[in-house]
Amino acid sequence: MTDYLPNSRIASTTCPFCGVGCNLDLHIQDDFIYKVTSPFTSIVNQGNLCVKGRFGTDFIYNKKRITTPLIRKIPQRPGARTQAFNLDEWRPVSWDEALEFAADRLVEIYQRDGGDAMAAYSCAKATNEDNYLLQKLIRSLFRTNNIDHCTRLCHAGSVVALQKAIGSAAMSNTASEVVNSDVFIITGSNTAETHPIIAIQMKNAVKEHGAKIIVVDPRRVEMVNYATLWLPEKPGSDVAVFSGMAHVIIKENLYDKEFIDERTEYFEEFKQSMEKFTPEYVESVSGVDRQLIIDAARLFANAERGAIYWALGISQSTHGTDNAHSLINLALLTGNLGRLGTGLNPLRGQNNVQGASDSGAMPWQYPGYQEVDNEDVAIKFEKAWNIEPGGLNRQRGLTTTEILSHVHPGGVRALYIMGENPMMSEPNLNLAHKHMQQLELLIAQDLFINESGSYADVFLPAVTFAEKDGTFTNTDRRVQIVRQAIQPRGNSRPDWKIICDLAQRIEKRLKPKNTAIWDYQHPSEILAEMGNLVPSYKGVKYERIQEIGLQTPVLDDNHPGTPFLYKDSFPIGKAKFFGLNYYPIDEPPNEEFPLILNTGRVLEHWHGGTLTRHSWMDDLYPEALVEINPLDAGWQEIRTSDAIKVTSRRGEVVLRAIVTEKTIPGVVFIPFHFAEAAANLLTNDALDPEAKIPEFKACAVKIEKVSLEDLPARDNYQLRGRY
Ligand SMILES: Nc1nc2c(c(=O)[nH]1)N[C@H]1C(S)=C(S)[C@@H](COP(=O)(O)OP(=O)(O)OC[C@H]3O[C@@H](n4cnc5c(=O)[nH]c(N)nc54)[C@H](O)[C@@H]3O)O[C@H]1N2
Ligand SMILES: Nc1nc2c(c(=O)[nH]1)N[C@H]1C(S)=C(S)[C@@H](COP(=O)(O)OP(=O)(O)OC[C@H]3O[C@@H](n4cnc5c(=O)[nH]c(N)nc54)[C@H](O)[C@@H]3O)O[C@H]1N2
Ligand code: SF4
Ligand SMILES: [Mo]
Repeated sequence: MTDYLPNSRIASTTCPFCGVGCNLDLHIQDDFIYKVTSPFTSIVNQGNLCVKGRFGTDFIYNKKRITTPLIRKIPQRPGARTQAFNLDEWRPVSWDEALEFAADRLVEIYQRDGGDAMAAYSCAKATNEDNYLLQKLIRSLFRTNNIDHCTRLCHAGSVVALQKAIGSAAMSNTASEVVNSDVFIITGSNTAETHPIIAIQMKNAVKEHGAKIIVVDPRRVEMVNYATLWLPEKPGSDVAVFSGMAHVIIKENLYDKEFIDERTEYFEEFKQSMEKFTPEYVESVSGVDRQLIIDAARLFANAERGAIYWALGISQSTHGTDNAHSLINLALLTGNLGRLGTGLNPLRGQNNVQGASDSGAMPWQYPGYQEVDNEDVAIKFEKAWNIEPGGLNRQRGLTTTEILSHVHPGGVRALYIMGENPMMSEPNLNLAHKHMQQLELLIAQDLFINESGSYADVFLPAVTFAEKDGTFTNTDRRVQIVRQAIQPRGNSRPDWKIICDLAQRIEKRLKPKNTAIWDYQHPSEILAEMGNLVPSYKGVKYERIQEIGLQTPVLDDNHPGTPFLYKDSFPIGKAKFFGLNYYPIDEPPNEEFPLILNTGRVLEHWHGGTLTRHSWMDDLYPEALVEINPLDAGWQEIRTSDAIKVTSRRGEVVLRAIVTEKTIPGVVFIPFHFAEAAANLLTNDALDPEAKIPEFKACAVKIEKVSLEDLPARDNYQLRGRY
């Protein structure tokens, strides 16, 4: 295609930011992307883009991007490992030298300490093919399942509950089906800022189709403006609120008896466990008016097509699995599954977090959620990867959160980070820093030296989404094409190529009897290999997704894909109700720390800020702000723009206040994008016992007004020296 500028062209690809997966047209002249648009025909986003997709991809050309392999000048020792952000602390090297160095050190540690000493963080921003290959490398060469990715910090609670109750963790329906819903619940999701294009569809559902929304969230998020009911609960009280709704539905006989009889089990046990959740009790623990619970229950139960959309307010909790069960129970109780405009819809966050999970960047599962401790599965992968019988490890690996806490002599010694930033995204960063320092080897493969890569021994420069081919799988399971639009900057290389090259060098040193395939010419070959091992990807072929993506499961080459799941059955046969109890948050407020800290996102920024703070987005939203309710601000005469010190039991940050009713009294909110005021210095690393997800959304803090001079310098946003 051509554009109106001379010598310009357009490359169609998929947005690298969020799980909506909008289609992008990159307008290019002389290898420079000067404009981003989207075709009106795009099936996911109908030509709409949010500010990040339209204006935020200029990080590609940022001067701070690393495009040459680097090795640290001063060798790092465990315990004394330091951060290096300045290029003069690194030595530019050839790819050959960087990869030989990485292979030598990895093999040395593996041969001395075995597979348990090795671990990798995979990347939900990279393609399916990149993720498939990294897990293949870790499993087949180092014989360990210690590989995970940011899903653990994200929807782990939802995934565990959905797997147990239904047998599959993906969104059951397509987001754009929301216009077919009569009533839908949005809970723990700031949809308008985090999945903006789905939010547009939700707004349309209200404005043009008369749908009604129930928002359950401690923050007055934008979608409250479109809602019929808003239940402003205390953080961490979801089990109570949603079980309270279930209680009312059962008491008033509003449940779907036929659906329950035919398609579910354990209803009686569940019914009994809901007895205690009277509206009075729920009001006392959640702070939500009892009448609102009753109204919400009636509204949802009476819907012909009711859907539930949720995100991190549900899963990032020490009882995230229970929270998700409370939503699943509600959908089963009202028979809202298996039909258009209904469903259980966990909105997935990263552009390719669904795909990274599907591709097996998971410590308990091979690609396609096939369990590592299942003998038949292990045999299948041994055959496919040409590994001797019994060669693959049958033990579950460590999760993202466990990998860092296992860094010590006798534990994890070598960590390979492909495109993650634990030193911004893990809870309790002071503790994470101590673990990180203990590593014997750290390999970073990224676009920039971020707060984590700064600890590395060797840095492998990857290309961006615009410089490589591959596929991303979006939140509604749609596998879409990623097209190389421009030449790689400098010497940077696609992740899949770096992994193949490294794997071959490791294999040469380990000299296994059988060798796996590592000489792929194009990502389409990797996708085909994955399709042979993962039934739901069998029919996803590169040729088929050139124009429009396919929604998994795609069972064969003629299968049209699956817009909504569970029409006739669930993967585990009958869906299961789970009885529940309400437990409060791990760290409730007290006299010394009287407020609860809620953390999350703003529209313009992305996680640790590595991409958006190296883009124009940083000019749109240049500094961290803490949201404080006027009632809490009043006590200390805090006004918008004052400098505030926020302190928890684990750390402190200084940032400006914004006094607003967007947050409810007793709760302050800080976005976690800003290294100079990193919210995760404060957060609690207590985990959900099943899903191992941290309680990012609630810890006890105090606030105090300080001098404006205490504010961190605007451009000094790297964490240097802040521990
Ligand atoms: N602009 C932008 N968009 C993004 C991202 C980004 O970094 N920036 N990241 C992407 C990723 S990876 C993800 S996972 C998604 C996350 O998407 P969201 O989950 O929508 O993002 P958060 O800002 O974390 O918002 C969580 C919501 O949960 C609410 N909450 C807090 N505590 C509770 C509670 O106890 N119960 C309930 N019910 N709600 C609670 C918060 O008030 C907030 O409104 O966003 C994706 N989209
Ligand atoms: N307090 C608090 N903490 C949180 C959360 C919260 O709500 N509150 N949310 C959690 C959630 S949901 C998530 S998903 C995590 C996110 O945590 P992370 O995944 O650690 O965060 P990102 O900043 O997205 O890191 C992505 C990195 O990948 C790099 N990158 C981008 N594209 C590519 C590529 O193609 N190849 C390679 N090799 N690198 C690439 C980027 O430069 C960046 O450094 O944070 C979690 N942490
Ligand atoms: S909504 Fe998500 S996928 Fe769409 S343009 Fe924005 S960040 Fe990209
Ligand atoms: Mo996420």
